[in-house]
Amino acid sequence: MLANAEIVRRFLELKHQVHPDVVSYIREQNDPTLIDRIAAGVPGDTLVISAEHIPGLKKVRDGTRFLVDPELEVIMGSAGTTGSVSGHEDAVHYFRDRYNCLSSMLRARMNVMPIEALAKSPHRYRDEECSVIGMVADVRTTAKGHRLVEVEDPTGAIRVLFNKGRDDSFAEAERILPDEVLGVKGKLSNDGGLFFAEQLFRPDVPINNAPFKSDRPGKAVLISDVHVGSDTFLEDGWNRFADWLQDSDAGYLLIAGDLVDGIGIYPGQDNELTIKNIYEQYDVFAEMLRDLPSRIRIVAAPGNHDVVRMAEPQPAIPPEFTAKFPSNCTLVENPCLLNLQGVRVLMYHGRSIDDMIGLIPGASYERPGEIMEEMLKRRLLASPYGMRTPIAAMKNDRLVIDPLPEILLTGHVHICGITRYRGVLGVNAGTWQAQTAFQKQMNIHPTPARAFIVDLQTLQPEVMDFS
Ligand code: D5M
Ligand code: FE
Ligand code: ZN
Repeated sequence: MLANAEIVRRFLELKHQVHPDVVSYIREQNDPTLIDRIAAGVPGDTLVISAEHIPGLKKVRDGTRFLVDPELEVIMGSAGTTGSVSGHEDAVHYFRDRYNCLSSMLRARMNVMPIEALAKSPHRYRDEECSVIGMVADVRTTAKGHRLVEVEDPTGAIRVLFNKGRDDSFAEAERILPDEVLGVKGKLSNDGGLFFAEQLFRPDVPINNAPFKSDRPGKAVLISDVHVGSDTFLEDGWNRFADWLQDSDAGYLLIAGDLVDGIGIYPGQDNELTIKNIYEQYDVFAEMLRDLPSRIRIVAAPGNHDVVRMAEPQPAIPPEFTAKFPSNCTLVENPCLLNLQGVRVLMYHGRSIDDMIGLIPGASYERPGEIMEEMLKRRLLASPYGMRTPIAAMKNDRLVIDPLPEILLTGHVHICGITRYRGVLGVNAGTWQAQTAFQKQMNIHPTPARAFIVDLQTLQPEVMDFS
């Protein structure tokens, strides 16, 4: 198998730099002739070889697009579809569904065997390269600094060791999260008790992913975390935004949760509220939406400050709180998948970002775009089960990212971020709340009063600052 450094070196000899996506593709294909075939096809002055230079790799769109009329469809997460939190049996179904979805994405790229087969006849597979796909049941760093991961498939479990000396896979191994689904290629130990990993695979976004672009003009405005009712809600900034919307050509306004500040969300919150009644908070929010042009289709989802249960998927804000909302506002669940003129937007408040920042080396609140990339690589909005992000186990896993959206919209961290990962645009839309006392203590510096405008024909984002 070619090592990363070897692939990079061979391209350098041919006077080309190479994008990491291409390196991982060549490793996955395990075809050394691919380097020469790629180099033969590119103009000599190409500086960086990227995915479009791989011969025979056509751009492919994930899933079929249906154009609906009116031009807004809630594909997943329309109000009333989440169901209730229930017991243990559902957790089993839930994990099986997660495993099935994510392992099928990996299976297309790997030739795997059931873990049971390795465990039953280890002598047969000794010294032979084999691959398995499993969900991470446990992950830790050993005393010697290696990474030890227990993975499970429906037939059994095995301990996988990522050696810290393998610079190809170790950086990724350090980012393994509980409950994500991984593919591993490697060799079994002599006694069959351990699997030595050589290569790690994630479900990921295909490198030839081709996002859909609307064939008609259309713009979507993306915002999050309005926090109405808080004494740090930025009313002036919001009013400037509302004025700007009057004359804009935006057709959609998507709001990714924390519509209001809520009541009793954190100790001492009462002292930081200007509106101390939850119904009133939603009424004021409704009034703000009514002041926006009625031609704009508004879609609003809950976050952890809203009145619904915390466990994800979160239900839509119930009608008793939304009586005064305008009729051009659609209330949805968190997460939800929307179709705007054929462009898919996956909207997720982003509670899991807290967990992921705690677990991923080098991750920071300042760069939420990187976390969105980590979600896309795992094809999961929230990986670890039962940490700070409470998850409602249901028959199917709504936190799996499938199908791929054109746009992933998150919020929660109150810091804007933008990323483009293999054609998917990631936007963290920030907040309309100034720094709170708590955030000051935590040294979190929000970037408030911004709105992102995405042109649905080009998928190009633009950020507007109303602060
Ligand atoms: O979250 C706003 C920001 O504050 C977000 O970056 C998470 C952070 N936050 C919120 N609660 C906590 C706790 N308990 N620990 C650490 N960081 C936290 P929001 O959902 O708007 O309150
Ligand atoms: Fe928030
Ligand atoms: Zn939040």
